[in-house]
Amino acid sequence: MVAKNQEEIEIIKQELLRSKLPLYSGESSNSEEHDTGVSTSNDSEELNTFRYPGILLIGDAGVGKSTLGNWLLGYHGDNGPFETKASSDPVTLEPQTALLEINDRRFNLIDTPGLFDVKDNVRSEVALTKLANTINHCSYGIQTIIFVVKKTVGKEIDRQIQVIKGFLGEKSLDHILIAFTHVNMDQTMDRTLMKNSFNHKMNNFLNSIDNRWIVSPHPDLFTLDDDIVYTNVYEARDIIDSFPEAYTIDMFNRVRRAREEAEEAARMKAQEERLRACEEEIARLRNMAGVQAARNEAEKQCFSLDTIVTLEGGKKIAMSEVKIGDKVACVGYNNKVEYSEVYLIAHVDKDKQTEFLKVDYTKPDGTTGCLNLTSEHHLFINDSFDYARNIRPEDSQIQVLYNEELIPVKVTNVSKEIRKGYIAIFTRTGTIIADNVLCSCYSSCPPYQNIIHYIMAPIRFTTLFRKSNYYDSDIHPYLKFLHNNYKSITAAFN
Ligand SMILES: Nc1nc2c(ncn2[C@@H]2O[C@H](COP(=O)(O)OP(=O)(O)OP(=O)(O)O)[C@@H](O)[C@H]2O)c(=O)[nH]1
Ligand SMILES: [Mg+2]
Repeated sequence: MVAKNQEEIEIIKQELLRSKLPLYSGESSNSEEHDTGVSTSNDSEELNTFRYPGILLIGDAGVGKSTLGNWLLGYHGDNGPFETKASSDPVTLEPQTALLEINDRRFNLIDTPGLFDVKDNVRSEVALTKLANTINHCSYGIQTIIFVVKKTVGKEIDRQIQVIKGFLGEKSLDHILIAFTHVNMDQTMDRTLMKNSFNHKMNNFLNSIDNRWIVSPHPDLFTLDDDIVYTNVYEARDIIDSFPEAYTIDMFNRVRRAREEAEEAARMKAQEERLRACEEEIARLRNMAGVQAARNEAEKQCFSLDTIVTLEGGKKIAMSEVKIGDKVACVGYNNKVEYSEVYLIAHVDKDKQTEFLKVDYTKPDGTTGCLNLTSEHHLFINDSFDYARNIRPEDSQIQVLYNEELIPVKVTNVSKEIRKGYIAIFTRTGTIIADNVLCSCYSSCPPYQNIIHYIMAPIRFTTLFRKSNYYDSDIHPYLKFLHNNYKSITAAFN
């Protein structure tokens, strides 16, 4: 922009003053508004009456948009058709329009409510929606977007430009004119001085928009008699007139659609992520519940139904066929193989899917064998009774019946296997040879064979006189009682 010489300024001034009314009266699109020259556009029907390309005044609240509008209309900044006020509350609440004529072309100059309220998202959204409505009624397009900023805007301008680009599209920058307000007298009077005050970033940005910027005169420092007011207004008019084509509703709506699609996609993605998180949480809880249920079950279960036991006389039968009173192979108090009476079937279930540990071993003659029992069940490992879960293949030795004698044999493998049903039988010695392996009849609580056996004394005693006919998938009530008490006691010490 080249500074005007005095002669040119005089010409402009005379022209503007002479034509002030027809040019700047803000000939309203609404005939009832002629006295103020401004049409308030809170009614969308009224906005439909835009008959010329629009010139949008946009920017932060209170930045001086209406003041610049008045200057452009040929009035003093603080005394024109657009209301201006020094107020902490927004003054222009609805878009307002007045007519502006430049070089015989008419435009709707549109003053808008403040944008970018960082403290109030809702207000900012409302302002953007109103702006969108206004733009959508500019059927002749938008000749210029005048972006009004305080000279001291600083870094905030980056954010504001991002909002404008996001809302109006990258292309809107080709139609933008920056108007600085709150500029001191010297910098208002001298464009070079003003330019030199810009930092690197601002210079770059202004270069990117072909240096389309003006200074809006401070209404307290300048009057209509000041030449600089006319010079600046002329510059603004010149720039407005120079845009070869208008920013169109179509451009805006393309951006809007793209933005809405992006927002919708982001919403869908967030929704999917929330759903996935919920599903994961449900799966986690289910898994936890499953693990807990399996643990609870494991506490109750013992041997696989088809575990082989040897009856007195040598007959081998599945544990599921054992009856109360049968004598089965076990280890007696003298550590010798003997036959002991089965006095209790602690629990049995023929259907329940149960997880067992399959313990594989190889006998000295090279033949293999295996035992299926639940992980909390006790058996003789190395030199004492221990949980089955503590078996370490190649490391743990179990006691295997071989040629009528128990001999130590290494475990070759331990794996998990799901089988149908389970059974636990108690012998009077508290031990049992199951699948040829020396096991305890007991499980779950710490593997102190003698103590558990001692605790079982009452039920062993009573069944001497009255045979147990207990046969249930739930564990025998006496064992449940012991187990629950054991649990409460250990919980109290944890
Ligand atoms: N210091 C200074 N004050 C200004 C300038 N321009 C406007 N003002 C004052 O700032 C106050 C607000 O100006 P407006 O034009 O009403 O601001 P606005 O952007 O339209 O405000 P809203 O309609 O509330 O968004 C008024 O008192 C103006 O006199 C300027 O360049 N410098
Ligand atoms: Mg205003």
